[in-house]
Amino acid sequence: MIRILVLHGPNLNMLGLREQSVYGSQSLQDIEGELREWAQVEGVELESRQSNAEAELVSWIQEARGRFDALVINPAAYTHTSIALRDAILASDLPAVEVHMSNIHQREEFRHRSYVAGVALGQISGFGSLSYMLGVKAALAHIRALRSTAQ
Ligand code: CA2
Repeated sequence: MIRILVLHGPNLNMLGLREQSVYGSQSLQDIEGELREWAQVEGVELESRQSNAEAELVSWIQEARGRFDALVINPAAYTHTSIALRDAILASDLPAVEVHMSNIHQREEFRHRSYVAGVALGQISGFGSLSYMLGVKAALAHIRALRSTAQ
């Protein structure tokens, strides 16, 4: 079975409560529920976790090595600051999809730089909560393609 780890960075536990004009009205629980339903239909094992702490996210990425087949991550504000997350993703050897709900390239200059982008398979940005669904679908398609060429 294909195993995908979905990680949500700092403040994403506030989704639906504040800043609805930027991030929409769905809560993190709503988004996780949709992802779980999709995973069940696809026969994928999906685990979803949120943390406000950079160190915890780094530890989860380290522990994911060998236990998951792909990582889908919205690093939130750590996108723009964290070399530690970038290094952890690189060391995990996992294909990673970077996800953002807002289009970070249309926002403030400081959001245009991503430390994660250079070690990710690709970046999905600007589709609201749909960004997560596109992210897990991209991860799944990537793993399936890898497995079909490995045979
Ligand atoms: O667009 C995205 O998904 C972001 O990763 C969200 C981050 C932001 O720092 C990135 O530049 C882009 C912020 C997440 C904070 O989410 C909140 C949600 C509701 C209320 C307050 C914050």
